[in-house]
Amino acid sequence: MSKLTESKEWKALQAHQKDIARIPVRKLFEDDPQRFQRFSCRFNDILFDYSKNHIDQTTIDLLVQLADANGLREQTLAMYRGEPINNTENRSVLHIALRNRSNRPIKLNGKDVMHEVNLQLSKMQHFSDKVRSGEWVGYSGKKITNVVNIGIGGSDLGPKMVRHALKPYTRPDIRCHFVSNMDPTDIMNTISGLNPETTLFLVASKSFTTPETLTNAETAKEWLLKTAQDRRAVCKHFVAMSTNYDAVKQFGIDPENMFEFWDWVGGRYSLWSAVGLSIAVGLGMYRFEELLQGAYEVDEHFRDTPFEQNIPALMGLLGIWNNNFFHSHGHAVMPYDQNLDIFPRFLQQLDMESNGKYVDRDGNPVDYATGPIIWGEAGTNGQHAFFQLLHQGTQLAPCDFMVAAVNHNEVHSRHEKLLANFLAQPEAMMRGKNREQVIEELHASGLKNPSETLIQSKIFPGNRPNSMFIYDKLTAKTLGSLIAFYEHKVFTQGIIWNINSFDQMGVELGKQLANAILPELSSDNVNNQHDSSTQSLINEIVDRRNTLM
Ligand code: G6Q
Repeated sequence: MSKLTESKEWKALQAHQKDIARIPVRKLFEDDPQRFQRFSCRFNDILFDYSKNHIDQTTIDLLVQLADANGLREQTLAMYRGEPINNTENRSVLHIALRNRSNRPIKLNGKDVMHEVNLQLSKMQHFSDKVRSGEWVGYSGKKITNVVNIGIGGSDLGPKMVRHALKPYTRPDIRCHFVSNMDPTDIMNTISGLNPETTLFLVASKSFTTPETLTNAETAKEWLLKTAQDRRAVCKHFVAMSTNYDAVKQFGIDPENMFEFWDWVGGRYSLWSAVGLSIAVGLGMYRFEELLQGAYEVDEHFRDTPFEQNIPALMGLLGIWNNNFFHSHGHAVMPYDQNLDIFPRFLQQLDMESNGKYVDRDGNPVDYATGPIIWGEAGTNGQHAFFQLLHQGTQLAPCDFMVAAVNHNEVHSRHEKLLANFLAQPEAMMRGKNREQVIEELHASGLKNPSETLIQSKIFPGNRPNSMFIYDKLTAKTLGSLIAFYEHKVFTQGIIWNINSFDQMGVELGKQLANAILPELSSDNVNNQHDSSTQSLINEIVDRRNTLM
């Protein structure tokens, strides 16, 4: 047994779960008129309501004890101080420095990192202003109308999600595209409608060795040079965001056009760095700074607020309650906000790459569940797809719902219809519908003798946990705060589960095998190291390509 599951705090939660599981959440609401006030918090314009989780005050008290006993506060301070909490890679984790709007010094090996951070921010300001004003021109003197971010994973999902979420603030005359996939269709679909003379490529890669990104960047370079016919055009149409100066230079990008970040910025936490250049170009640097400000204020809140009112800490603790004590499967994120439709995918990486680990920080296999499977869908679309399982399935999956009080597109009363759905689904999940209600409804609809099968199929068990966020309008600042809530939620859980949330060793094996297989697809180079399935599939693909091409 691990120290965690043996601890008195864990055991107290297990015992408490048995008691509270007997009381329907609906009853907890009936018994406590203050339940909403008790289990909700406000942060700037954001309201976080977690009262529909299967909890009472004892649950929160015990979860806070669990956080205290596992050093959540001390570990948070260690991260903020720049200690190398990414222990397998011996690295600091300092995305909070990227949005440290106070400019308070953050020292790493005796050097204040804020100096370099501010230098890159002003370089981003300068560059994005030039592109937006039309001062930066392509090789033939025309201004830039299309920006293509080439990157993958952390160098793609964050900026793509933010650009998409803040669409109402973008300039229509500078369109932004994101290319990530190794599938050549991705880049070909993107560039086929563009003019090389007016297209700018932002190559985002922390390592500058990622095959997908380098392959796509090479394709983009060939495409440009086919028209430009002059290698000097590259410096007008390519910039890089990376930590790898030599590789950027070797690719042919002018080091003057390189934006730096550092090994203490994890890929999935990098949108706040130069990796967010596409955000600054599309929205203007002042909006990028608003995004940073939203996150910065959450960083302060997370560091200083008691856990009982600390939104990211509560999110993390509730996730642990549902995951480890109610044995839920997965966690759904449902933004009732079309512009946030990529947000669940972004969170998928943030959460699953961070906390999808089976060994603890000392390398021992854990005996408790760690990160859940994250998925989600924007607006009411999910209701017509997978909500059936959420309401009546045998797997328990907690959900986060989020909505703006005011839509960027207030068309007649359409937003009210969206809001009604946003409010109804969590209520239905929590309350459910019992046998008496079903029979009453069937009678009212004129069905006097409904079959038992029909009655049973219409019963909703209820007690499906969910949390809700309401904000005024999706602005850059609010979005910055929402993202930071989730980042610190993931951190909270990683600390309690005693795992390293900041490496991603699990993505390595597939890469190694792909490198070994690649030569076998284009030659008779049989490796014979594969299982019979993989070997037969290699043969099948080679045969088919030889016949078809
Ligand atoms: C994120 C991961 C991963 C990474 C990509 C791209 O935390 O490390 O998603 O961002 O593999 O890596 P590069 O930025 O080095 O190309």
